Amino acid sequence: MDKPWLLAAAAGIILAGPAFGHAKLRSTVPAADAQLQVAPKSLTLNFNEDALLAVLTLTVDGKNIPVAVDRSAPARPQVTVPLPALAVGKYQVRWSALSPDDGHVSKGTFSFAILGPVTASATPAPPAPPAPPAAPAATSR
Ligand SMILES: [Cu+2]
Repeated sequence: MDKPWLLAAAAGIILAGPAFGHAKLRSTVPAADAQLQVAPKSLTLNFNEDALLAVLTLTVDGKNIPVAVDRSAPARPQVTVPLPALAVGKYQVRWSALSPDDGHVSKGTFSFAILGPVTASATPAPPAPPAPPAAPAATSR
């Protein structure tokens, strides 16, 4: 490359970018693609910096589940939203958050599944009784 300084400058810009504070989602509870036995009572988003949760929608089979987002809450890196009682299903979470530092909005989606509790009927059936001895042939020679 005949202009190595250009490459270095570009790399510097890329590396400097995150320092200006887009709230990046680090992890969630439940985690993305989690398969849960028990419905979660709340949803937590862990950001890399203070964030204000602006939108959080929860859908299952295209149906919207109302979730109360406290938009008056102070900015903080960990945002927890209480959830209503959730049925078994695959849930899609769509969120958007504002970084008070620079006013930038970041957003994303992830999903998790509630498989339901392991019920008694789901436990393995007892082993089948041994097969009865072969019946004598109905006809004799
Ligand atoms: Cu930003």
